[in-house]
Amino acid sequence: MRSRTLVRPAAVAASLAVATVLAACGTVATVHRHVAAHNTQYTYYRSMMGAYNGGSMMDGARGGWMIGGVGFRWMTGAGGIPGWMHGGRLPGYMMRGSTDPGKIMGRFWANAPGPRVSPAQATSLGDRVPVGAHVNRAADTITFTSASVRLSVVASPAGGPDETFRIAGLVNPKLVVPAGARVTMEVVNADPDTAHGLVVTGSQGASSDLPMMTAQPAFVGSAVWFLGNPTSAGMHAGTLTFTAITPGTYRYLCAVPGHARQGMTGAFIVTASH
Ligand SMILES: [Cu+2]
Repeated sequence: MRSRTLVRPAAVAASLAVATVLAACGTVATVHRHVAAHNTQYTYYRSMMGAYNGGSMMDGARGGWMIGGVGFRWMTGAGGIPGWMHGGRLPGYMMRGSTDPGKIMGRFWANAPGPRVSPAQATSLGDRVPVGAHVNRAADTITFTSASVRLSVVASPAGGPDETFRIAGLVNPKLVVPAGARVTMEVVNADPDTAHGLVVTGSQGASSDLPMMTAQPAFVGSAVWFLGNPTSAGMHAGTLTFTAITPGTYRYLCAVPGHARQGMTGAFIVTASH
């Protein structure tokens, strides 16, 4: 079960405004197909959304699309990009006085199903040197030369720095992989009160407060949008898997609004094969 992702986009869609999501998911068959692949997450989502306003969605509107498959995709990014990230806004009834989407999503997904690790395991994973990797600590760079790349990433690790990624004990290291490599990244959210995720993107606009305005997953499957807060069951661990098919300069970042700008980002380089 360790390989199951919290949110595994089935396909990389182009820019998805809410209206586009609604249009793209207009058929019942499409919605059901996407939802079936995320069944336990969807069941959890429905139970949580149903708790808002006694099940009355969208600030009083009866029923509403947010509790259905379309809303599930809009919220989680299942099959695409989370629609709310385009505006950095969650519905008012979810905000409840807060202005921090990361904190709201952290609470919302705290009890979500999916793999967990203990705090001790998270510490170990954050320091683990990936098999076959060359770690250059002075250059803050981790280089892979094999076709299979596996690494663990801890978001906001215990002991800080806050709002960073720790990989092999380094802070936001540059990752270098050969073209065509199959990349598996296990992402752990170690932050006690904020959601985090990881997206590998081609965008270079690191300073954007809303990375999803400019950033999309660079490869099919190169996103875990967000993991909720830890509970007594442990810290959430999501796995993203993709093939780094095209050489180039990419970045990994946390797509939660504001986080990449606060430092949750690093370089991801795909080198041409020889
Ligand atoms: Cu984050």
